[in-house]
Order: sequence, then structure tokens, then C-alpha cells
Amino acid sequence: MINSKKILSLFAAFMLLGTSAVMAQGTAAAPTETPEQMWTGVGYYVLLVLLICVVVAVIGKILKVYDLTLQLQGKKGINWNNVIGIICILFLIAGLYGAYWSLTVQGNMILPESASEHGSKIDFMFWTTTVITLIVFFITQALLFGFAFKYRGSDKRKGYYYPHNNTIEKIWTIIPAIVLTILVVFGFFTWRTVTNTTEVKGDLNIDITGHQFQFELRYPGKDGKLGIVNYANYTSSNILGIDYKDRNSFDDLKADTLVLPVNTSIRINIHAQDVIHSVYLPHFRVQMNAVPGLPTFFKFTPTITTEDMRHRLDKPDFEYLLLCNKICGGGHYNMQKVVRVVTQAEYQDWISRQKPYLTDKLKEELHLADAGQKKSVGQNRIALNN
Ligand SMILES: [Cu+2]
Repeated sequence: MINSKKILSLFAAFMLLGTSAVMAQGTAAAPTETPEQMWTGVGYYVLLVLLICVVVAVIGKILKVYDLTLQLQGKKGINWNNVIGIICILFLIAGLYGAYWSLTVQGNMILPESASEHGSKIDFMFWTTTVITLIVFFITQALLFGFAFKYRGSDKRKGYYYPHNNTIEKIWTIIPAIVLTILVVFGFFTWRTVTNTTEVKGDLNIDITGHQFQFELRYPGKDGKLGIVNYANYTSSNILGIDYKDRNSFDDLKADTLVLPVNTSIRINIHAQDVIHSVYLPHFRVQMNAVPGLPTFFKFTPTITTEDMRHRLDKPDFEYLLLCNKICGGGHYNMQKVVRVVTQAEYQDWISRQKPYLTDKLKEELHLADAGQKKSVGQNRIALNN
């Protein structure tokens, strides 16, 4: 009854159960779930899968016994070809209904209209691809299971041996190749228009730095310029490694919310300090990896203020979000910030209330007290001249 194969598969099942238990305890550190809850969750689903396997095996055995009894009585046994054929049709109906359900229920969770200028191009591409693949999906699934049912095994007919047909080969190679080429070229040109901006500078430059597990935002001060950063300058009080030999960095501002003035071209400069993160602004159709040692950037123009979007969606507490889109470690889920698109006036008011990165403590640490004062004297002079 029990051979080495069965013992091995039982061993594999226990290993799987053990691994899930260890994984469950590892992730149980998440504050929202207690270890007990996670343990019940994983154990429950593993047992459910085992139970389904047992039920299927039992039904199979019962049918086998029934089939053998019929044969012993000299009757024709179960026509398995018909059973399999009908299962194929049931699978087609259940599968298509599942696809429809998923489109209507999960489809409702789709992002609202794009809140950036280039976003409509990305959306157009997304919907073109979705519609084409959906049409192909429905046709091929219907043909696959429909044919499996229509041409199921039968004593009345014999399978026709049909080894090769060049025309069919050509059709099903060339048509997908053309469609894919169009989609890829279309995507290439769209991406080029989105990212290939002649003037690389935006009206507003903002630095976004990702590290485990937080985003740091840096806005330029009154001079409108961000100072140079270099990871080698990193200290516990200079977490971005800002280079204070560069005077542009003296008035750089620290912010907790990514506030963007509407209808202004924004250039986000993207840095990472440890592993690869990704700056993802889904409502603006913006995503760019944050790679350590390789600064990247993305330029876009927000077009709908947070206030306006709340009205349009009829959700009074709607917020745009900045998310990390690379699984960068245990606290990845926590890497998010609120993004707020506001009017120019609101932006000016907000920026005037942000604190500089160059704190008194840091000035002391860098022996910059003098330089800071000289700078402010210089600024006053300019202000007077104006
Ligand atoms: Cu991350």
C-alpha cells in the first residue's frame, strides 16, 4: 500500500506546511496581525487544499467502483469521454463567468482618470492592450474548450491524422507577431514622448530619496535650485548626504507631504540609499525605479488638484499617494506618502512654512555657522537691491 513514492510526497507536504509556518511567523511582525491570526490563516488554507484533494480522490474512487460494478453486471460502463467533454464545457462557462466577475468587481477598483498631462497617453495604451487581449482571450478560450467538447473521443468516429499545415502555421505566427509589433512600437513611441523632454529641467525640481523604509523629500529654497548630494557625505544628521560646499543647498527644504502646484512641470530627481526602490505615483501614471548610485528622474505636469479630484470622485477624503513599487524589504508596505496637488497660491503658502535641512545642529557639526550668516547677509543685500 505505502511505497517510497507515497512516503516522499507525504514528506514534501510536511515540508511545505513547515515552510509556510516559518514564513507566517516571519511576517507576523506586521503590527496589524498577531502571530495567532497568521498561524490560523496559513494552517487553514493548507488544510483546505488537503481536504479538497481528499474529496476529489474519494469521488474518483467511488466512480471507479460504480464503473466496475456496472461492467460486472454486463452493462456498459461510464462513458468517460462524455464526462470529460462535459467537464470541459462546465470549465469554460465557470471560467468565463469568473473572468466577467473579476472584470466587474475588481474592474471597479481601477484608478480614476489621470491627474497628469501625459497620463491620458498611458491610459490609451493600457486600454488598447486590454481590449485586444480580452478579445483574443474570449475567442481562444471558447475555441479551446468548445473543440475539446465537440471532438471528444467516440467509438463512432476515428481521429484524422493531420501532421502539418504550413498555411495555419503562418497565420498563427504572423498575426500575433504583427499585433505585438504594433503594441511594442506604439509603447516605445508613447514612452519616448513621455520621457524625452527637450528641456530636461522642470519649473519645479524636487528630490525624492528612498531608503528602508521611508521616502525623504527635498524642495529647493528661494533660489529655486537644489544643492548637490553625494552619498559619501551621509551622517546621522545629514541623512541625504547633502553637499554643503554647494551654496545652493543652504536653503533646501525638508517636507513630509509631496505638495505639487497644479499645471506646473515638475521634475522629480530620484535617489536610493540602500536597495532598489521605486517611485510610484499611480494617479499621475508616473513610475520610475530608485536605484542606488544611479540617479533617475521623471518629468510630469499635474493637472487636477486634490480638492477638484475629491469633487469629481465624490470622495471627500481622497488623497493622491506616493508609493514604493519594489518589494524592498520587510517594511516595504509602509513606504508611502500623501501627495497633494494645490493651487499656486496654496503652494507658496505651504512652502514658506517648511523647515530647511540645514539645522543649527548640522551647522555646528559642519562648522558652517559663518557661512550661513554670510549667506543670509548676502540674501538681505539682494533683497534690498530688489
Ligand atoms: Cu521601497
